[in-house]
Amino acid sequence: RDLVELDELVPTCRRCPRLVAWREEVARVKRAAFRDETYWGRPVPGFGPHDAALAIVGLAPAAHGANRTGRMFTGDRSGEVLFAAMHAVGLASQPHGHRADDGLRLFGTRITAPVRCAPPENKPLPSERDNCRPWLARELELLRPTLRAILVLGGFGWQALLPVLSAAGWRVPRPAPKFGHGVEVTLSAAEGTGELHLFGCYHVSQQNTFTGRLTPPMLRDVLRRAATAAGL
Ligand code: DU
Ligand code: SF4
Repeated sequence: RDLVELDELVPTCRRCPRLVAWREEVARVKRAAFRDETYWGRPVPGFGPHDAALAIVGLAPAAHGANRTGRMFTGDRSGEVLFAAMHAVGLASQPHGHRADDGLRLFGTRITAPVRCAPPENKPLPSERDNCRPWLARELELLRPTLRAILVLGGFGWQALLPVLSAAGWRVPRPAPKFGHGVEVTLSAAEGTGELHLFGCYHVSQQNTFTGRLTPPMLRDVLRRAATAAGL
């Protein structure tokens, strides 16, 4: 199986009854501003090239963002902040991504998430995080030949990712490294492939960006460090 196939399989998943019901309900009711659009309403696959050196791991699709457009971080405020910063540091072809067909290309970077379906209040249950883990594990395994760094947006993604990394063949230090903004951890590979540089960054949610907890310069700084570590 390759990433092309994985990207086709992810949207067919119906493993979490609560999230299946929610993603489809949101897609049916819609937000007034988008009432003429057809919502995606399914699990969202990773976005970006299949030979990425850097992965960005978020939380889960937003109800009216990726759950509407079908592309990670596309169509919501979090994505506006992220794509602007990615463009500023040379990882994206344009500073915004509003629709899946807007021509945005990512350079050497793949954006993905530990939970693929939009959860109520952006809060997946631990059981849903566990259900979804094999999708991220498979994706990272397929990226492994080229993957050199991961930028994790927020503590949820960090907690969800560490078990995946150890299952995928990287040595995660014990005690497990703690999430923090700007934290950098270098993992060695169990065999074969080289080391992996892990970076923590506050999530690009409005809760953080509107309050100034995460500013655009802070985001660009960590993105640049992660891109450099990835050789981009
Ligand atoms: O053939 P390639 O340049 O290695 O890219 C693989 C695959 O990823 C191709 O369909 C283009 C696509 N891609 C990308 O390169 N950048 C993006 O942001 C999204 C998709
Ligand atoms: Fe499947 Fe993940 Fe969606 Fe659950 S959250 S239904 S495991 S894609």
